[in-house]
Amino acid sequence: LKLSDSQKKLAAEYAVEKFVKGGMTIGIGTGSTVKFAIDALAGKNVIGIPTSKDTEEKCLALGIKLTTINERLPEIVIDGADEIDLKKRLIKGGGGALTREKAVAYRAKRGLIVIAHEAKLVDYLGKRFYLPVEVLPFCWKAVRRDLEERFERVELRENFTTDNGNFILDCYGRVGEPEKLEKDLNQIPGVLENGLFTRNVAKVVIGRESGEVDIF
Ligand code: A5P
Repeated sequence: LKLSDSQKKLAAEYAVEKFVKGGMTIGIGTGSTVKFAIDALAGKNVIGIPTSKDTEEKCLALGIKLTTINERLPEIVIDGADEIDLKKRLIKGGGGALTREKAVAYRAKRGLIVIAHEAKLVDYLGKRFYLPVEVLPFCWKAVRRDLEERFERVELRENFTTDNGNFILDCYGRVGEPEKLEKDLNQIPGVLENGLFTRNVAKVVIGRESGEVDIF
């Protein structure tokens, strides 16, 4: 394993051990860190709510029972993030699954458990990563013009369609007020959702290079 992978695995396995009990309904996020959590969940008697087709396939391959957010609410959600600030606010959507991820995470009864390696921690959002925004293909160029008023640069994610059949615009620049921006962006007609997660984050579990785990 690469060093970053062993940190991801450490955080994922720690979170599953600490927060998951048999019989629970768990929202399951998307991405390379969550992959390690799915492996760890396979042995537990849980019911999963997958947040992407990719996660659904991985769960089915390991025999994890599944349901949907329409049938029941998860106790907790386990998911990765692209950036995490010290107030537990996140940028997500590097894998393009942000809309389904937020639809599940914000409904978790006891909140979202974020798993990540140390490099994801930042002192402000937008420092290293761009902010993904899911948009209707019908009006994507019009939405891009609206977003260009707020960001330094906005790029269409090339050759990419979300599980919902939409496009992603990646927005570069510092995020000043995450709570406000999260709401404001969703007021732009044609925006489905944005990758800012400012609510319902219960815990952040960080795998450190030293081999230790930090929780805050
Ligand atoms: C998926 O759309 C994202 O929100 C992921 O949770 C995020 O990109 C983290 O992915 P990695 O665990 O692969 O870094």
